[in-house]
Amino acid sequence: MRTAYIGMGGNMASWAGTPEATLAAAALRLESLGRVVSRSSLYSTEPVGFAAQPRFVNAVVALQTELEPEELLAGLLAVEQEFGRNRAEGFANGPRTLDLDILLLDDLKVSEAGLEIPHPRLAERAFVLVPLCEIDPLILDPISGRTVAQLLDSLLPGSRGEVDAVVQIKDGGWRADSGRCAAGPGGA
Ligand code: PH2
Ligand code: MG
Ligand code: MG
Repeated sequence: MRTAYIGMGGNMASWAGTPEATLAAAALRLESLGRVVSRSSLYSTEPVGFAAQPRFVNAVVALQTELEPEELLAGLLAVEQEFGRNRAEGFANGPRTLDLDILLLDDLKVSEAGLEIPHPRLAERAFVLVPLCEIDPLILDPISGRTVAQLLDSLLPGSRGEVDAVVQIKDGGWRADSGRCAAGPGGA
C-alpha cells in the first residue's frame, strides 16, 4: 500500500456545479482508486502560467492505494473526463473543469512518457505546496530530500502567513479537521 498525494484543481463549472462542488464530488470519486485519508482545505488561487482566466480552486488529498503508478494515472484521467475535462479543447495552463495530478507517491521516482513523479513543477507552485504543507509539513520530496515546508519556505521566504495568491476558503463542508501547518496561511 502506498500513499499518493493528489493535486486537485479547476476553474470552470462542471455538471457537479462550481469548482468547489466539482472538487468535493471528485474527492468522493477518488475512493474508487483507494482510500482518501486526508484532505487539505480548499484554496482560491491566482492562475499560474496563463493569467487571463478565472481564479482556480485547488486542494490536495492523500490517497492510500494499491494501484501501480500507471494505473493510478489512468484512473485519475478517467475521473477528470467524468467531470467534463476535454483535453482536445483545452490548452496548457488554460481553464479546465478538473485537473488531477499525482504530486508524490511515497518516495517513488517515475519518469516515463506522460508520467513524471514527483510532479516536475512541485517545488515551483505555492498552490500545491500550501495545501500539501497543511496536510503534513514533513512530507518529503524524494528529488531534493527536502520537506514540503522547506520547499514552500524557499518559494515564499518569510511570507508564508500572507500569501494573496493562495487564499484558504473557510468551508466546513469539505473538510472536518483543521490545518496542521503552523506557518501556513490560516494556520495557528
Ligand atoms: N494548473 C495549471 C496551470 N496553472 N494555476 C492555479 N492557480 N492552479 C492550478 O491548478 C493550475 C494553475 C496547470 O495544471
Ligand atoms: Mg496540473
Ligand atoms: Mg494535470
